[in-house]
Order: sequence, then structure tokens, then C-alpha cells
Amino acid sequence: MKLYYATGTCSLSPHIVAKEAGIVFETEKVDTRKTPHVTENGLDYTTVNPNHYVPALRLDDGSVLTEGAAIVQYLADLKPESGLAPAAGTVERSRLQSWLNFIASELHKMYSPWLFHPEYGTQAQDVARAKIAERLASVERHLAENGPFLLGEDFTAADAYLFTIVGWSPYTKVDLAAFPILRDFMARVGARPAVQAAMRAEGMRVAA
Ligand SMILES: N[C@@H](CCC(=O)N[C@@H](CS)C(=O)NCC(=O)O)C(=O)O
Repeated sequence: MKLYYATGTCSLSPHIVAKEAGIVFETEKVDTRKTPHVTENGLDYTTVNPNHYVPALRLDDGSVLTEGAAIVQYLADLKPESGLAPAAGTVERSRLQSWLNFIASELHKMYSPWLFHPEYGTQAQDVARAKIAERLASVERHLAENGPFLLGEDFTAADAYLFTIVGWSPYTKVDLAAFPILRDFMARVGARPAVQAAMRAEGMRVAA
């Protein structure tokens, strides 16, 4: 298997899940700043994902799986004993999917593209920040009542995704000051050895 990734983007989430599960795979870095995007091996990335974006997972049969929320579940299901995804068909699995969908649509796609492209203008960016703050307030309440992780006691793929997206806050001027429980979550998840291993593998700086 091979993960196509770009450093520090949403593809960090499947990278974390793989490290947490002890799954060894190849990685290939994609330069998403070039058009068309090219990989470190000189491959036109549109031949991997016609939608251009990372992450994408090349499976051992040569086919490609896209969409971060699907990739993390696929990886977690390869190692059910990791507890990164509850068993399919259970209400707990549906809760995991509920969180993955929430993070993808209510957070990920609010931070990106809006807050990474100044050309959208400050008015659009202020609206995005206000919406993100509303959503983070609901995550904060949930963690306060049901934490320490999104599904309760155990770290799951949803936590890897939340950590990845909320980790963009310092670069996008999203203020986490009002969310102490979420900040605590970020510090706790950021201290996990598998999370640090994934970040280092991508060349990211890891807090001491
Ligand atoms: N719906 C996709 C969105 C992935 C996405 O937004 N990827 C960004 C990085 S976080 C990207 O590759 N952007 C470059 C591009 O769209 O060309 C998913 O959830 O996997």
C-alpha cells in the first residue's frame, strides 16, 4: 500500500491512523502547490486522483481509495484490534462516521480552502472563522461531557482527523483560547508516540 500525502495537510490523519495501527506502507509526497500536482517521483498526480487532492491510498491490487474519512476507516479495519474504529454495523461505528462526517464538512471544509487563500477576502474569512468557532464550541461541550476522546475513553480515527484539522488553527488565525478542553485534547493527542512518528515522517516539527 502507498499513501499519497502532502506535509501537514489532511493526509496527516490517515498517516496517524496507520502509525497507531502499526500498518507499514510506502508514502509518496505530492507537491500540491504545482499545477498539475506532481509527486516526488515525478508522477502527474491527476493520474492517481483525478480530483487532484490528497490523501489517496494505493491498495495492493493497484486500485486507489480516496477521501480521508473512507481511508481512515479502511486502515482501521485492517487492524480491528487497534480499536481505531468500532466494528461495522454497531451504533458506535455510526457515531465514528458521524464525527468523521462532521469534521470533514463542518470543520475541514471551513478551514480549507477559505482560511488558506487570502484572495477570498477578509469578509469571507471572518464568516468562516465565526462558523468554525461555533463548531469548536460544540466539540468543546462534547469533550467536556463525553471525553477525553470523541468516542469516549478510547482514541479513534476521528480523533486523528480532529487533531489534524484543528492543528491548522495557529496558521489560520483561529483562536482556541475559549476552548481549554480542546486545547488539552490537542496537547494530549500531540504527545502520542504514533502521532509524533507520523508528523516526523512528514517532516513536521514536533513539540518537545
Ligand atoms: N474531500 C477530500 C478533500 C481533501 C482535501 O481538501 N485535500 C487538500 C489538502 S487538506 C488538497 O489536497 N488540496 C489541494 C487541491 O485540492 O488541489 C477529503 O476529505 O479527502
